[in-house]
Amino acid sequence: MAHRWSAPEQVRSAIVSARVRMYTTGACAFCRRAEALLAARGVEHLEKLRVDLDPKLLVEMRRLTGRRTVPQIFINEQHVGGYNELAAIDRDGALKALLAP
Ligand SMILES: N[C@@H](CCC(=O)N[C@@H](CS)C(=O)NCC(=O)O)C(=O)O
Repeated sequence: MAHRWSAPEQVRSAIVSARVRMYTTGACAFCRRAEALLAARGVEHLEKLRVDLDPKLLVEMRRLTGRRTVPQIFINEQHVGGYNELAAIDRDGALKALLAP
């Protein structure tokens, strides 16, 4: 029989410690989808950088990524791309590896 505390331990092990940050805006459907996918993969602390509120963050996002659309997602300082790219690496298994401690 499983130990009575095994379920909470499994939940804890699914929580991701990778640093995940996302350049985002307040009204962005792709950003919401990205956030939901990251949450579903165990990302509890998503650092959101609101480029619509701070023009310096928009300049920074463009400089770092060469892109102008949001979201732009970084995992442990590695640029993943936007929502479509995040969903693609989720499908092929690479997201799990990136998020692994
Ligand atoms: N293929 C991109 C699409 C992202 C996208 O179109 N984002 C919109 C906001 S939801 C945007 O930044 N629009 C501004 C623009 O196209 O300049 C992705 O998957 O992230």
